[in-house]
Amino acid sequence: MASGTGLINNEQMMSYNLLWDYPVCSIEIPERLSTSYEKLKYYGLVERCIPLSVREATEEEIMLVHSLDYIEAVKSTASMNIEELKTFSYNYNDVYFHPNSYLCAKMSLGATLQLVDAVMLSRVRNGMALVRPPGHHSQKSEACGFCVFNNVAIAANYAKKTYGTKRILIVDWDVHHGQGTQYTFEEDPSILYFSWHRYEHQQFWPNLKDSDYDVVGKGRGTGFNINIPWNKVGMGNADYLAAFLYVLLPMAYEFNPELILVSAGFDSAIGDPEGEMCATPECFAHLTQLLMPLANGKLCVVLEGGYNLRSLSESVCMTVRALLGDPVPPLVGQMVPCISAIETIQNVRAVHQQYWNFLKYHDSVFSKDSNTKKLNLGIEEGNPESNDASNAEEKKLTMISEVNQDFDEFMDSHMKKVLVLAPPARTALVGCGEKLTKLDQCLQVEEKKITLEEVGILISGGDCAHLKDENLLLSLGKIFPLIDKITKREVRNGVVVSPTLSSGAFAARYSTTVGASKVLLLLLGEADIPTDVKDDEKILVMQIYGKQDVKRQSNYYIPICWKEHNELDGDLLYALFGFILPLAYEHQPELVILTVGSNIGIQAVTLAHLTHLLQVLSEGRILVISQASDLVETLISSLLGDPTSAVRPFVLKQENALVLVKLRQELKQHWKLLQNSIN
Ligand code: X5A
Ligand code: ZN
Repeated sequence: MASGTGLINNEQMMSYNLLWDYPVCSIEIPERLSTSYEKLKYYGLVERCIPLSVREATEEEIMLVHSLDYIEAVKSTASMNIEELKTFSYNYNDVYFHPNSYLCAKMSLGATLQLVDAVMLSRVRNGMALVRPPGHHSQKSEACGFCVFNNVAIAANYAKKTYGTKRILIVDWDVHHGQGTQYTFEEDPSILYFSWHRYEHQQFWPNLKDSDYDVVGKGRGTGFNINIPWNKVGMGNADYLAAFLYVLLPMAYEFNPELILVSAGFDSAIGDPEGEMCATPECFAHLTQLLMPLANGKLCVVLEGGYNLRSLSESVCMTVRALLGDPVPPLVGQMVPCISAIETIQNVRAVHQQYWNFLKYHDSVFSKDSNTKKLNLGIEEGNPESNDASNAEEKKLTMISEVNQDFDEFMDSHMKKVLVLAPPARTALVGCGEKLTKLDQCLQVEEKKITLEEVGILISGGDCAHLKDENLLLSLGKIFPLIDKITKREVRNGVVVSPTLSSGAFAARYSTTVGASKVLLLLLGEADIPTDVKDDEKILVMQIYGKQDVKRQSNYYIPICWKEHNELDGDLLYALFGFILPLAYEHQPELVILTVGSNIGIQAVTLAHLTHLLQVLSEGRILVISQASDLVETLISSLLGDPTSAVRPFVLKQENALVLVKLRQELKQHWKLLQNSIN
């Protein structure tokens, strides 16, 4: 099993810079690399990574995307004087050349290919390449937008050719549209290309119709190009998260990539002069961690843009932390996507629903133009209070101007707030069998004896009838000490075997009494839940398999009563992205409790994905209570952060999907992150 995170950094790629006055290119400076690397050192992240070496790419490799004529032209810049370089540069759109550009472009690509090799040959599990020049704007015979050779696009063709990789996902979270990458693969169904970008109805560079949401690929590649055009600036954590949960992740799971390449531009982060967006650095840790269960963990992150050095370097560090498996800081603040983002997401889903099963069940029609959106929403001009999403828009704009006043001050205090220390131990076990293969990697916690009186006090006025059950008391004797350890941050997560699932509700109640301000309780299977847990707004309960047609009485106890109960793997992941995670992100739990019944029609591998993905919440603090002891091996492996294999076959049952569509309708007034359409 591959482990470790590769890191590529090389000073040679700092050896070119802008030689004349050319304002549109003045932000692409060598310090982008050194500042990022210094910050990685500062946080002690460099020494935790595996250094990978750089090489120059070969002409043959460059030709996997570019024409020979173009390569020759770029090569000729190495001996040009400033005047010639200027003239040459002005043949293209927003790009500059330097005598070292050709060399650096070959190194930038070579570094990317070295990372792909290391990941594909399992020398590392994942990694990041700090490179320049960036790549995603460059095309077959064209330099563009600071880019010379298209590193990521070439890397994709290289993986196909060298390793026979059949499906590659490219995630382009740079704030600009990687049109070069889109053009390279528009007819290629083996590459799923996802890009979000500042668009503003084509007013933003590179001002292409091709960047709009209705450009979905051509010929056999139809449906494999996903554009998320942001029509407003100020998009933030909730908007990015919504794009991942409602568009990218369901499609990516259905696509089932063997390798993921990230065109990682951090000009989509807060404070960037190009993007003018609001996402904070820890958002990139979330995006990274959400991708890590796919493709067996094979994730290559390659730098593209990012021009606010502070924001860039903090975001790079957050990304590397996630790659290393560190707990990701919670996304704080109001998790409400803005109307403009919801509208874009709705439109993307609408054009793609004919190609992807996981986008099919949706209450959406097109939202045609945002000039008419106020009418669609029935919102009166000048009355933003009437809608939280439009409030969110206003708030962001204020945030941008406040933040720009003293960016470093803002960033200092922000990072102080979000940076979290990982507990000394990762995964704990209480009273599990000695035969487990990963036993030595886990912390052993002592069980203790719990009395009926002690539990009775917890559940004030609740009915304690089932406490007569000896099994329950025994289980709680394991669960409570574990919760103590997690709450005291001595261990990040843990697993317990409990013959009765009722222990989940008691675990949740106990955690709030020992200090957790909010808890998520996700129940897979039948279990009794005392009324005082159901009624407690601190504890968000979601129960899959709730007894047929349990009535939902509150916004905090949500039974998901599915109609079909076999092979629920696809259904569960569909529910996770489209429903469970949005609610959970908005609830912002400090602890997640997952209880898993036996014989619930869900494969162990799917549960591994579930436990991996739930770790994006609550700094990875999760307690898993399993009814079946044969699941423990898989659960531990996932809690320890091991890579997960694919969930196959991946199907979704219409009956079950419709249950969620209905729940969404009922609950989206209360849980704003559930909104993915504006009607
Ligand atoms: C890689 C990248 C941006 C080019 C902007 C030109 N390029 N106006 O972020
Ligand atoms: Zn960019």
